[in-house]
Amino acid sequence: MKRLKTLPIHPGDSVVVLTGAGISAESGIPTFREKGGLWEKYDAYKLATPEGFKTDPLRVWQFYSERREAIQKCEPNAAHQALVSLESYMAKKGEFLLVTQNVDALHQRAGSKNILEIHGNIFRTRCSNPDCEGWYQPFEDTDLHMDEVPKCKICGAPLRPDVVWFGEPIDPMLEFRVQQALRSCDYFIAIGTSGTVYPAAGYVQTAGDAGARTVLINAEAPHNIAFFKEFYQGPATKILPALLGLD
Ligand code: BV8
Repeated sequence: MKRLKTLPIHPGDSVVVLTGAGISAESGIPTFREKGGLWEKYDAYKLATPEGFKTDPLRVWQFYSERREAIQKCEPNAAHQALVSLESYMAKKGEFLLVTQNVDALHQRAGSKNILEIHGNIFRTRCSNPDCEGWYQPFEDTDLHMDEVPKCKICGAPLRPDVVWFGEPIDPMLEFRVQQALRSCDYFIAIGTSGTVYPAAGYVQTAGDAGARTVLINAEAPHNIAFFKEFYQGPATKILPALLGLD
């Protein structure tokens, strides 16, 4: 790969990073829409919607439990680590916000701090009954629920993974913080995302309209490529450290 010019990010800059499943691919975690991806093998409607959970909660718990088990055997990779270095480089004077669509918690394990998990976290569980206080009290849960659906201790309703399914809104507080950051950042860097799922796929346009330098690192050209000023095609573990001058 030809030597990449490092991005001229200064400590006083404001940087928003958006990651998708592609940043965890080289840690061994399958992506969703590539060849062999999760939504090629499984029906997203049946496994990642409230309707699918209502119809067959155990099948959904088996899907999320298999992913919990697989993710626990994976480690953060050089791309996750590069974002930790970028965050500490900017900690003194700049602003750094890591927005992730991923639920695998690899950014936390790598050491990133200022993270917004807009699609939730696979290692948290909460009550599925919106009228129960357990709905607002997700708790850490690494257990596998393959044989029976766990039930809420408060109201007896089925418990669910604390992730955002299709047709469910992103937490309004998180979305507000993302939108605020997009409107004032100098850099918007997206890594490993196909630009398919909204509202995340629209973030680049908000940042670009507000004058940010929009950069994409991805293995292939995604749906929303037209909104990026710069596109570096290839594996995040090689390209991101090079762009940040860490290689
Ligand atoms: C919302 C759950 C509104 C967690 C996921 C009808 C009703 C309501 C909404 C809609 C609707 N129709 C459409 C919508 C909007 C919908 C949507 O966008 N649908 C799409 C499919 C068109 N969005 C929603 O429903 C969202 N909510 O809009 O609510 C609302 C408002 C008020 C009231 C009610 C509703 C919720 C979206 C969240 C859905 N949850 N998952 C989980 O199980 O993980 S989606 C799933 O997609 C994951 O979260 C994932 O993170 C996300 C995005 O995918 P990517 O991360 O981009 O992964 P993908 O595989 O696609 O791409 C990976 C890329 O990496 C590839 O391009 C590949 O080339 C690259 N790559 C691979 N290896 C590498 C690499 N790059 C670099 N290096 C490598 N080594």
